Amino acid sequence: MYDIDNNGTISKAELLEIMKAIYKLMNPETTILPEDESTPQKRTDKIFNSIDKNHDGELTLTEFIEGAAQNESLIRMIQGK
Ligand SMILES: [Ca+2]
Ligand SMILES: [Ca+2]
Repeated sequence: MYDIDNNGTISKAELLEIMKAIYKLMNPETTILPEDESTPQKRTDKIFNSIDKNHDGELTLTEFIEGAAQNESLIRMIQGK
């Protein structure tokens, strides 16, 4: 569902688009974000740094699932919370 061009991996650009959409839905009055997640770009970089295990700039489904399993904030993001 996050694979916009349907090539089997999630690129940084694709994740950034998702993140922008999520940030648009957030209410800035009630959502307090840490400094390193204050923009969609920062959060995308942070997620890639933590779950792109082979650092090729693409997330495979395996990397995404394994990363999500270890990353509570990513799980919340996927669940839309
Ligand atoms: Ca893709
Ligand atoms: Ca990768």
